[in-house]
Amino acid sequence: MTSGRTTRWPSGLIDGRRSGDLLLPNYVGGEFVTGGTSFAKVSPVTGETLLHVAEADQATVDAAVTAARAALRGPWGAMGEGERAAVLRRVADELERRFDDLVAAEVADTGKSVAQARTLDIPRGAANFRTFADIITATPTESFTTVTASGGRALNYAVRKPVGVVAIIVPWNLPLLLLTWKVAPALACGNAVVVKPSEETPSSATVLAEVMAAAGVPDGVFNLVHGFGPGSAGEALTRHPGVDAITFTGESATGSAIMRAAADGVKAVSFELGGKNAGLVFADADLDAAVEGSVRSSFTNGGQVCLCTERIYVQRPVFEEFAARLAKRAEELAFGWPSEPATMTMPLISAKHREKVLGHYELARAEGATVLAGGGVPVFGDDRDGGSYVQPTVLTGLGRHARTMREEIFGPVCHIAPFDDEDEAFALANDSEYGLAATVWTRDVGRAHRAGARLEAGLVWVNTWFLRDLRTPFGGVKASGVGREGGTHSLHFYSELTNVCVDLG
Ligand code: NAD
Ligand code: 6OD
Repeated sequence: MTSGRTTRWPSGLIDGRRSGDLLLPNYVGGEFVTGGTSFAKVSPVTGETLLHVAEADQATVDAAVTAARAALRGPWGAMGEGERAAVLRRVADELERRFDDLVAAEVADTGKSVAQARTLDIPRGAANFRTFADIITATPTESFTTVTASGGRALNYAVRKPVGVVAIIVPWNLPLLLLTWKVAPALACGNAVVVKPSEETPSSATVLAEVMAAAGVPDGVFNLVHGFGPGSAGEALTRHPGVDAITFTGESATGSAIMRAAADGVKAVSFELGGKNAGLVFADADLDAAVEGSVRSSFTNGGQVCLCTERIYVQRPVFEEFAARLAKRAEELAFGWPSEPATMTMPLISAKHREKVLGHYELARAEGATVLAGGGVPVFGDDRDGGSYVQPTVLTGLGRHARTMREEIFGPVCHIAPFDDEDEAFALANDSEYGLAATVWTRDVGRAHRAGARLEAGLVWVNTWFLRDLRTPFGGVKASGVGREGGTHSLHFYSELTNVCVDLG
């Protein structure tokens, strides 16, 4: 086992300045491996190449899957739930020990603020491991006593077993949070994993491999392959006959491609996909809370959270006031360097994604939208002009058929429109191909519960947004996903149950 690797993260990387030469390796069977081709990781803050990443070829993916299979036959496969939970807790401890490196890695890759990484992304990594260590040791399996035809008794009980080798493919927006959200329950259930982070965010996943080694996770239990999707490590993994199940977070179109690849091997899939989430602001709401909540729900992480509200519907009596206040707050969001404590927004992940988002800003104008705030790019007069920043943007004036109202943009942008009554509000919110999350601002308790029952979304937040209890079900309906993870729902995906029936006579 290679346990001594600790990548040093030059502090300049945080603000998008290259210092030194880093080549991030793959992690296969307990070894950090480079060789073959590599690709550049570009800073979203400055556009400068920060480091290079070893791209896993087919042979590396094969080796990772083989190592994972071998690990299932080794000491890992023989461990009980309590022993695995102890390993998960050591991983959480080690994540906390490497906290500053993880912050540096995450901020370098994404350009998010140090403050956000310190309070949201990195703590959630450790919380995921501790939560699933608790859940795996506290969750019983079923048992039924059956009366047999002869009047005797039979005892049925279910035995929980790992699925086997699980492929984990994740996006770039909340890299460590989304990766550990899947790795922790997969390991809690006794699987071995091969993970592929986004090509845009290779760094915190590489630190996670170092954490696994240092925490004594047996070789082959956690494998990391870097690369792209089609024609690269992502596709190689989803088509691999040695992979038993695939869990994926990303775009709905990518989910379709992965589902086709998984069909040949009849592999189990869990998909957390895109969203076009609605926010509903009723006239009885605490308007201060609704405005501040909508600032968070539309602009957090540069709007690059699958749960962000891109469509906000506001009851007519408060529409004008809400619109003016939200637009003002959008224009006040401070652009700063990631390291500056006052920084409130961040760049988009890449120049390519910025082109997509700016294309949507143009499309909205062409479709007849009125721009209440933003709509362009900020000018800094320094190296950040080479980065991928756009202005937080508030739009209004579009009808339900506009593409801006139907397609996920995944940037700091929302459209606001008025409604008259509750039925209309729920109908507007449900008028989408997607169904991930909805946020409702109201003081009416009955309405809050009706929203939970009537909104076509996997998650409904009332008077809050992105408040997460890791024991709760998480996932989307319609084009927003397949299945649920979270709490015991994760155990359902990451384990197989064998029912044992014993005739007791
Ligand atoms: P993406 O689908 O482009 O990529 C996600 C991952 O899949 C990356 O690692 C990528 O390399 C890989 N990939 C791409 N094509 C592949 C293929 N054919 N086979 C195998 N792997 C492939 O998504 P993105 O642009 O990285 O992330 C943004 C999207 O993710 C948005 O749509 C957002 O809504 C969604 N998302 C959803 C959730 C959720 O919980 N529902 C959470 C975060 C992000
Ligand atoms: O909080 C989580 O567990 C989770 N999966 C969040 C997803 C955010 C999407 O961008």
